[in-house]
Amino acid sequence: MAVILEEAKGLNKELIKWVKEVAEITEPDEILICDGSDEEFNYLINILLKEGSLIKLNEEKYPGCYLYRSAPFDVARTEEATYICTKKKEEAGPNNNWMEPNEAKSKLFKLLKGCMKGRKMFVVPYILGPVSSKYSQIGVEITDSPYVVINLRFLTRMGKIALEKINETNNFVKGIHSMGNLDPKNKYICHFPEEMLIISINSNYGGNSLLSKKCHSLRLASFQARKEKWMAEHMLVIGLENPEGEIIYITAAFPSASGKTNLATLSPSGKYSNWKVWLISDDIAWMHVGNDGRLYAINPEYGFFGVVVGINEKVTPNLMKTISKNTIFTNVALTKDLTPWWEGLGEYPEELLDWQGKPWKKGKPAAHPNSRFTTYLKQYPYISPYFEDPNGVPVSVILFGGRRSKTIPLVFETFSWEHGVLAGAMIRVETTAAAEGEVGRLRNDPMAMLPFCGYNMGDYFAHWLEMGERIKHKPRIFYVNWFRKNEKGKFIWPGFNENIRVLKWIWDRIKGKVGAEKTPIGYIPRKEDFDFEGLNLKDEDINELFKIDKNEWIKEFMEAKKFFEKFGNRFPKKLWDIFYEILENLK
Ligand code: GTP
Ligand code: SPV
Ligand code: MN
Repeated sequence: MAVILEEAKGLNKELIKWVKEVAEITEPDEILICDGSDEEFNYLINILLKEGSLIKLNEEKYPGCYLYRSAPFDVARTEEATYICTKKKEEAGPNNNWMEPNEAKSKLFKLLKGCMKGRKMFVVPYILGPVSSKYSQIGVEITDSPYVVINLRFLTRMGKIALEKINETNNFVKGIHSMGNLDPKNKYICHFPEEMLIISINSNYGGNSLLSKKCHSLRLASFQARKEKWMAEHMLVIGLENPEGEIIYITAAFPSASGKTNLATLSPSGKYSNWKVWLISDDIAWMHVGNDGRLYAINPEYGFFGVVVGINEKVTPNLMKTISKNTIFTNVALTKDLTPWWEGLGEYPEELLDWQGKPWKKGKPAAHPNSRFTTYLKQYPYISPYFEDPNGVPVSVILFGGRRSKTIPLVFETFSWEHGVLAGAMIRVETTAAAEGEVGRLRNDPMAMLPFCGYNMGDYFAHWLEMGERIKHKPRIFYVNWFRKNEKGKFIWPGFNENIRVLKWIWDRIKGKVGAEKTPIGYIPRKEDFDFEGLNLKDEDINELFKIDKNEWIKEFMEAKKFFEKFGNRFPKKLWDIFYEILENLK
């Protein structure tokens, strides 16, 4: 059970000093050091149940599950309120909001002054990555939100185990979070990568408040990774096993709410039921070059914080099983049976409370489009036996992708690592409900990292090229798009479990079993090599899926050019060379 600071024994001195400093500013009633025990979890759950923001779900149908309802305006990441506070503005780059560190701190400390009065302060130590891995990192999040603490318990290795580690290293990332008064006008998520510090105030939403996740694992880690020559990426990691028991490891960078969790939990069925997809990560990968010259990936996280909408028994049976116990649902709808409900689960039940707890009205979403589930990765039936391997898994394939209703074919293979880097840098996608703002607007989102790269993206592209020089056995880079639509506005590709067919073609390419058709933008499958059997796709659908319209692509290049030019001299010349070479070929 969490103990008050005064009674905590054997705590790291640096940690105590920092906690006291933060407490002096924020003035909590009590300071609790979290140990991650079941008793502590129940204590936190009870606080939220009493407060009325949490509801216990039907214990028979959803054992150990809860529904949390957030403030109605605090439901997604807030990119406008997210800042990188480096000493020099150029370090943050045109891809980030920037504030001078001292200016940011004076603004933030004013907002933090007395913000925990009448509340408890929780000190949450956590480990990112397998406990025994030399690539793992330690962080401590100070928060006044019991919701944050219970989420961190699923998402990280938290509590006692992390406190022990801190004493070994004396080195940890510091995170300060307060719900404050949830004032949207004074919401800030500020990163100080030069000090390994994060301060977040006035939001309780996942990506804004669970500081281990996007703030530490991606923004601070990417900044550090560039200096130390490794990679922190917004990528899933899976093992793909063929019927003969051979496995290759694949990572995929798709933007928020664009299919990472779903691909990471693909359940091969029908004629592919003798293939397996092993889950290592559904959101974030940390990758290092191994002694053998291959690129190795670990998952810094311990749990899912996944999109709920679309999950069901039929298409995503294993994911459905995973979230049927020990899960916190945020902003889903509620049936009169006290079971959670969301769009995609099936028919609307007769009586339903929407995500805000009001009677659901026909024509309105019942669950929030960015409603989320939190649970342990280990609860997934096909969690990889290498999930906790301290060295990680060797990556053979990197996929880029995102939501594009036009232009981008179902799959293409890039010509080289450098061309792959250009293709990743050129990603433009439709925005989703994972971040505040308009949904469905096309924007540049290189490597699915636009909201998460903790430094100037010009340098980030150069870092990718440099990593390519360091990796002797480079992963092959492919681009996929499950979201192309026909003229009626319907998805052409069935997606989900059928995506295994694209993975199978990629497998065959890696193993040298199939050729491909060379186009100006990359290699696409020859129809005879790609398995369409049983999908009932018309020839015109298949043609549309693989169509490369030169004019559309030239436009794509022009849009990329505008974006790349923002980075001035920091944009690598080598990428411009490939860019113009391909553009010439398109013309
Ligand atoms: P973050 O957690 O925000 O980083 O998102 P993610 O990339 O993990 O996205 P996720 O897998 O949760 O998918 C988001 C939405 O896309 C869900 O509503 C899915 O149902 C839908 N989706 C996923 N895969 C496919 C697919 O192959 N085809 C179609 N049409 N939709 C998909
Ligand atoms: C994303 O938005 O990419 C997420 C959810 O994975 S959040 O943790 O809110 O960032
Ligand atoms: Mn994500």
